[in-house]
Amino acid sequence: MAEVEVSHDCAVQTITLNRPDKLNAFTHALHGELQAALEEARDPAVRAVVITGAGRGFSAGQDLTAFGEARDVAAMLRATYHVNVTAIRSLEKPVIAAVNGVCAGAGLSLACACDIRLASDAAFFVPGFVGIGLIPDSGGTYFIQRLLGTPRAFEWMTSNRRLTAAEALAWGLVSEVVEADAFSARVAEHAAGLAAAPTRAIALTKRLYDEAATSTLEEQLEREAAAQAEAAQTGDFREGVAAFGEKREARFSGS
Ligand code: T3D
Repeated sequence: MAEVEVSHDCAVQTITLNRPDKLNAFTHALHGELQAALEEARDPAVRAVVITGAGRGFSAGQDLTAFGEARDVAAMLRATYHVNVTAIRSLEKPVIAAVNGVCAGAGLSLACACDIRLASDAAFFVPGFVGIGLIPDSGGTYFIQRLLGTPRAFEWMTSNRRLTAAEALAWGLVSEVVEADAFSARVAEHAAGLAAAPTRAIALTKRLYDEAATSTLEEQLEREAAAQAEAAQTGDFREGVAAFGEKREARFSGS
């Protein structure tokens, strides 16, 4: 059975982590299949991506049964988690983490590397790392600090406290919590909306926010000017302005 399943619905690609018996904990095989799925998502026909989990988990992080004394941990991280986290950030389209259930350790880092997090009310969030004497890797110190701020991120990641979906919403870790029964329909609706949006402008916006984290205001204003010049060349910009003039809904094609 594949450890990652990929499906398409119009311009939405859904990537499902698929080791439900182990709460979709990461193995080497799962990493490889996720990498291939993210590569496939680069196809221009794909205009929004959803990452979710099979069963009652999103992901419980690294498969703890795969730990070994002699492993080169840093090399493993570079070859697996780093590749997939950077693939998500460099994907020129929005990536939704549809957090259907348990989200822990590097699974939490992966969710936080995505552009948007929607949570089922069955989901809960556990740092995990400190529980086994590790630091938050796979972007855990980077994304969670940006989402929550250093004091809250530090307190949470060092306490290993289980956060409910409602608490995650209150903290701004997720943007929406949906009843479990309605979750997949709401995710599909959100993803379809993004897939029908002006893809190039969204990709440029994603890149600009990533760059803003380390830019001065002057640098960022210049980046915005260059990106806007690019957006203004797109068919979607022409369509948006035409639709406004004609008092109708815009039909963006991603071109
Ligand atoms: O060297 C390196 O690899 C460095 C990289 C590290 C990256 C990391 O992600 S470190 C953090 C790893 N993750 C964890 O420490 C979380 C471990 N899991 C848990 O603490 C709990 O399972 C949860 C809080 C996530 C969920 O608890 P609960 O009670 O809802 O479920 P459960 O009964 O504990 O788990 C269900 C099954 O999944 C169970 O299997 P079984 O007994 O039914 O056959 C459990 O063993 C398995 N499972 C859960 N998490 C993992 C796992 N199996 C392997 N690895 C896991 N991480």
